[in-house]
Amino acid sequence: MAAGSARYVRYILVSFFVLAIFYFVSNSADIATPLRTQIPTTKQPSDGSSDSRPAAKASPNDAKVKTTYDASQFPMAMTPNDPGWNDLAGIKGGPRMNATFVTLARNSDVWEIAKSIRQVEDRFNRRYNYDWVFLNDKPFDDLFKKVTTSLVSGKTHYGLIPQEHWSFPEWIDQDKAAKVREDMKERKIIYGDSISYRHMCRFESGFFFRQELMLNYEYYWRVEPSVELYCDVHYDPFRFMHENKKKYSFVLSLYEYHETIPTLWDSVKKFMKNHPEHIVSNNMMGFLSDDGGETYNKCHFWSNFEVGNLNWLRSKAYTDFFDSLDRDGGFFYERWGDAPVHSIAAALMLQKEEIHFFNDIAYYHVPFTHCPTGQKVRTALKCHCNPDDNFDWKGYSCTSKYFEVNGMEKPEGWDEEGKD
Ligand SMILES: Nc1nc2c(ncn2[C@@H]2O[C@H](COP(=O)(O)OP(=O)(O)O)[C@@H](O)[C@H]2O)c(=O)[nH]1
Ligand SMILES: [Mg+2]
Repeated sequence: MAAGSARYVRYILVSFFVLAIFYFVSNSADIATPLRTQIPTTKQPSDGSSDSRPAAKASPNDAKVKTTYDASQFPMAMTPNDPGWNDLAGIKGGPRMNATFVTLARNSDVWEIAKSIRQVEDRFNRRYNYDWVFLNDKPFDDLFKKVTTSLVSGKTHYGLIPQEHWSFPEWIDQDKAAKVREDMKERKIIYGDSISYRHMCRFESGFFFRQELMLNYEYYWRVEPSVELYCDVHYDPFRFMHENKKKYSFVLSLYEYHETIPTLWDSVKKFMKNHPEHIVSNNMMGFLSDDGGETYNKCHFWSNFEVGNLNWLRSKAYTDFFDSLDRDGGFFYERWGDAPVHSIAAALMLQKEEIHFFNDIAYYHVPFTHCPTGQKVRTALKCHCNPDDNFDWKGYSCTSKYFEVNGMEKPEGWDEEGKD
């Protein structure tokens, strides 16, 4: 009888102990993830042309945008040796820039942009919660808004592009433009017969940065459908741009297809003659021309990836440049792309030092890859790109030229990796 009740007491004690452990473990799991609760669980997409940031629902970003701060109070870990390098969990403390991701897309791009967003969030934005602006020439549908809002950790905004930013200007001769498209189709020039592609290139050249939703921001990071980010981004590239006075940045550069821009350089030369006040003396003409500006060597930064300063694009210098090119009609009489337009503007109207190459942001847009040079860098950033795919030092890339004209040393390992 005594032995039986002792066993009974032991059972009760063991059960109590097991329950206590269970209670402790489930409770401490809650304590271990307090930051999750700071992410708003019900995010509403904000809509359309009338939307504005001050009226928008508060996002984690809003409270933190703070462009006057003591940078030494919030050191950024730029290399693996810097304190805080491995601090990749939870929401990052410290200042946020007045910045947003921006994507131009069609409703049919939803699943391809979903992939891009997932990568940007996983590699960077989940810790920073920057906003994301989506722009479209047609209203975004509910599926697009629902999927993208669920994936973006910051606040999402959806803008409808005004018709005058996505149509033929009145000075364009429609018959001439139609003949060009017909001719380019016969010559099998990529997107040569497309009207919408031309509207897209003109919009990205001259209008995305002055959409109502974009007026609320100072910096942007452009993201296209189906792109990949192959490495962790340990620091805030927007903050890097701000603190280092950078206005434009790139990861891939290459030569433009001549057939799409036969008279672009003539237009640029005309602009330089008419507006010498906009051309800075410390420019990067050497990146664009191998004969002191006589001819264009077709080098450009690939603009499907850009982190840049919107105030620069909204400046008189840039808008005069765009207006001058737009008047010449090459967006429709040829097929000028926004990449050479942005690049030429940056190289002529920014100080050399204001243009930055992000070796540590690994990127893919069909068919080119930027995989960071340097095995140590790739390991530290947990990259999953194949260094053999890196385009930077191959013959058709202009990145070597960028380093040479700036007298910069190429990243360690450049001569051993990713050559043809
Ligand atoms: N809303 C809208 N977006 C477009 C249109 N055409 C292209 N885009 C977007 O513009 C960007 C560039 O287009 P894309 O087809 O990727 O051109 P590529 O990268 O030069 O081959 C992408 O973000 C597309 O989603 C269009 O007709 N309407
Ligand atoms: Mg694309």
